[in-house]
Order: sequence, then C-alpha cells, then structure tokens
Amino acid sequence: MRYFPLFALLFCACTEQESGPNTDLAAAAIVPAPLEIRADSSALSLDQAFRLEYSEETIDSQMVDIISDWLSDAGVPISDDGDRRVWLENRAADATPESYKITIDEEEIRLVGVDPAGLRHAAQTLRQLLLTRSDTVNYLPTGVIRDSPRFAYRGFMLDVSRHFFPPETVERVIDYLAMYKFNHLHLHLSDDQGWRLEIESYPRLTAIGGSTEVGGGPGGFYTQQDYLDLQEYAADRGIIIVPEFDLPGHTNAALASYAELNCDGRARELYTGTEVGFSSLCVSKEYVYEFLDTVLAEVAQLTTGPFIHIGGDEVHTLDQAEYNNFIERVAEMLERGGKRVLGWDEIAQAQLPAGSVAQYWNFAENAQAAVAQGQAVLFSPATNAYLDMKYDSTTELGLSWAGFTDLEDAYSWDPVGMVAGVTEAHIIGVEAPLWSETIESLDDIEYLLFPRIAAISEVAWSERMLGGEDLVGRTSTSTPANPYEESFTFFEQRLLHHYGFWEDMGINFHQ
Ligand code: TNX
Repeated sequence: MRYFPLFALLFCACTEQESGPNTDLAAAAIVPAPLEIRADSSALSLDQAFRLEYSEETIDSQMVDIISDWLSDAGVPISDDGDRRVWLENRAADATPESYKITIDEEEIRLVGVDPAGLRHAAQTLRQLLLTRSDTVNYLPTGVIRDSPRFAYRGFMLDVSRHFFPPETVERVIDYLAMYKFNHLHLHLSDDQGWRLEIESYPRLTAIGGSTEVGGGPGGFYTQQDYLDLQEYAADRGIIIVPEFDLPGHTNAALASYAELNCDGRARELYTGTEVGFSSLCVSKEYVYEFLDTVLAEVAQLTTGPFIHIGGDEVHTLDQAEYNNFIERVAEMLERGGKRVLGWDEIAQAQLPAGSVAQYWNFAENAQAAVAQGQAVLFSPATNAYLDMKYDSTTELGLSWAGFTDLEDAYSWDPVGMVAGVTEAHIIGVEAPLWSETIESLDDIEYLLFPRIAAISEVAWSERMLGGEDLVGRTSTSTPANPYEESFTFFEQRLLHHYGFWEDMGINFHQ
C-alpha cells in the first residue's frame, strides 16, 4: 500500500483566513482527499475573465462545454477573449487510469488528465476549490495537486424498483456522483414491486410489471430510449451504468407479467409490500431460460458498460443445487453475450466465469468463496455502506436492519481487513447502495445521500491513514487506537465547507 502525506497537508482545512487572499492550497476542502497537494504560497486573482483552451486532438467539444458550465457555475467568468487561461489537456501516461494533475500559478490554471476521466476529475476538484472558497476574497491559492484513485470501481446503487424515479431525478444523482468522483451507477431495475426497463420482446414486463410500486403508487418505467439517454448523460460525466435484473428471486413483478414464468403456470398478483425472499422464477422450466436469454440479450445490446448485474440475493425457496445451476446458466448467457457478471455475494456459491464480481453486502464466506475462485469482490457492507440505513433513531426515512449509520460509520471503515483473506488485490472497489422501500422523491434521496455519499467517496478514492499511522509518522492519539478517528476529523473539517454550496444548490442534506 502507498502512503502519502496528504492528511498532514490537509491539517489546516478549517483555519480560514480572516482577510486577504488565501495562499494555502494545502488547506483546500477537497473531498475525496487528493493524493498530494503542494502549496506555493501565492494566489491567482479570479477578477478577470478566463478563456478555455484545450488540445483539440484529445478533447471533444462536448467535454469542454460541460467543464465550462461547471466552472462558470462555480463563479469563474469564462469568455473567449478572457485575459487569463484555463488549459485542458489529456496526456496519456503510464499512470493509474483517471489520474490527474492541477497546476495553479499567478497567471493560469492547467488541468491535465491521463484520460478523459482524469481530466473530468481535475475539473471537479477545481470546481470544489471554487465552490468552497471564502466569498469575500476572489482568489485561488496557487500550487499543484496530483491525484489518482485507490480503487477502480467507485459506485452507487439506486433502487428504482421499490419506488420508481423519473430520468430527471437520476440525472441529478449522476451530477452528484460525478462531483465526488464516482464512476459507476448501478440501477436496480427489477424486483418484486416493479420491472423498470422496457423489453421489446416482453412488453408486459413494464405494461403490467412496471405499473405500481411500494405503497401502491403508479410506478413507471424507462423506455429503451430513456435508458440510452441516461446512459449517454452518465457517460458524458464519466459514469458507467450497471443495469441489474435481480434473479431468480425478487421477481414477483415478472411473475405477475408472464404466467409461464411460474411453476404452476399462474400469474402472481402485483406486490406493493416490502417483504423479501418469497418469489422465484421457475428454475426447472426451459421457458424461463429462453425468456432470460432474450431479455439479457436486449439489455446487453443497449448497455455500453462491461457489467450486467444478475442479483442472486435472498433466494429462500430453492435448494443449493437448483440455485447454483440457475446462476451458472445465466452467467453463461452473459459470457456468450460478451458481458461480465456482477451479482450479490451469494452468486459466489456457484461456479462463475473468469472476470466475475461478487458484491459483498452481508456474507463474509461468500466473499471468500469469490476469492477462492479467483473472482473480484466489490464492497458494499450493509453496516457501513447501505445509505438506506437511518442515521439514528430519529431519522424518519430509511430502515435499520443493519443498524444505524451515521456519518462516522459511513467513513470509518476500510474494505481491506474487513473479510479475512480478501486483500486489496482482490478488491475492485466500493459501492454504496440506496434501497428505496421508504423513499419516493429526489428530496428523500438527497436526505439519505448527503453527507454520507461524501464519506463513501473518500473510502473508495483516497489513500487512508491506516493502523493509526500515516506516512509522515503522525500517530493516532486515541486510546485504544482507532485508526480512523483522526482521518475522520480531517474529513469533517473539509466537509463542513461543502455544506454551504449544497445549500446553495438546494440539496436537502441531513445536517
Ligand atoms: C436487503 S441487500 C436486500 C434488499 C433490500 C435491502 C434493504 C440485498 C442484496 N437485498 O432487497 O431492499 O436489504 O436494506
């Protein structure tokens, strides 16, 4: 593991100057914390307009437009004949994908990414510098920021099945994820309460299966065009959509839409409650496999990302052999279609194709089984990363089956060391799921997301101070040593500066 002195550099994130330009870039309130900041004790005035210039071979104008919007919304006047310059560049390098470097001097700002994702992250970091600066002094401190992600997969899951959320809501969520350097949005597109993606070969899945939701509301679904548009909106912001169809359990909406999917050949009633574990496709029927072959081929055809998520959780009505056989057949379909298998940790009980990923949410032995097969593990421990858990006993929204999860709980954990035998090399990344049994609107989503999503972003992106000691040898002062306590303090200091712009953006965050 690499260690860098970033926490030491960020130590004074809270000490705002009273007057005069802030010349200490190391005091920047950047979340997730970057790898390295070098301050050089000067400042760049933001009083003049900036022109955006870029190397045209490596950057498309769509990206420049998005970056330009981010910067002007954050208070930098952008104009074609601006006196000062913001320079954008992609420069391929032998570095971790998504790495970037920002240089600010008294004359200009330079953003260099090793790839388009890196350049976008650079722009987001600059945006945070702008949004968190004190509004009485119109300067940015000068210096250099170098940054790269610890984990390749940094995800968030939105359950659009228990309650349906329209595309505009998903777009806002994508904006928030991009701001905190996430790169995957997992959409939980089917469950007992709703099937949410149009499938041309099986139109009743959405006509019937998409017609309601928890509590009996109207539900809804994405047309294939909606899905393609969302996928493009996300890609323009560096985010890959991971579609999930939860199989073979959590399928009541499909069982209500096509009678043939049931062993008794009788369609189920639509379901608007919140129980789990009662439904399953009839895994002994060939019809079910023909159905899935067609459905998954349509989804694979629409989806540009490498993964399709097949769920696999909480199947309480099948024996192990039936379950394994089912998962293996479905995994094989994806493999034939050129997609990688992602599924909840239970899928590791079956033999998976090389390159599969088990999403650890509850069962350590399943994560270990995945590693024993040579597969990767994605960390979503319900005790720390489930954003549908209540903050505390007074939180009205959310559930509490995995306990309460306050900001410190969401921050103070690390995937390495959580499951014996699962080491950094096996871990593809971190994902925070938001299940929607109790939430119905963008306001509700924001309340459970903010501020915890920022904590998860730092777990997924930043090098941590582990074992009570960082690179510069600062040791934890807590007894017994809590390796996360000090880094949490630094995190909170930086995060406080984000509350102001969340308020300005109208985000309904939990205080
Ligand atoms: C468990 S996590 C589930 C979901 C629920 C969630 C509520 C998982 C793989 N299954 O079906 O929505 O808990 O927190």
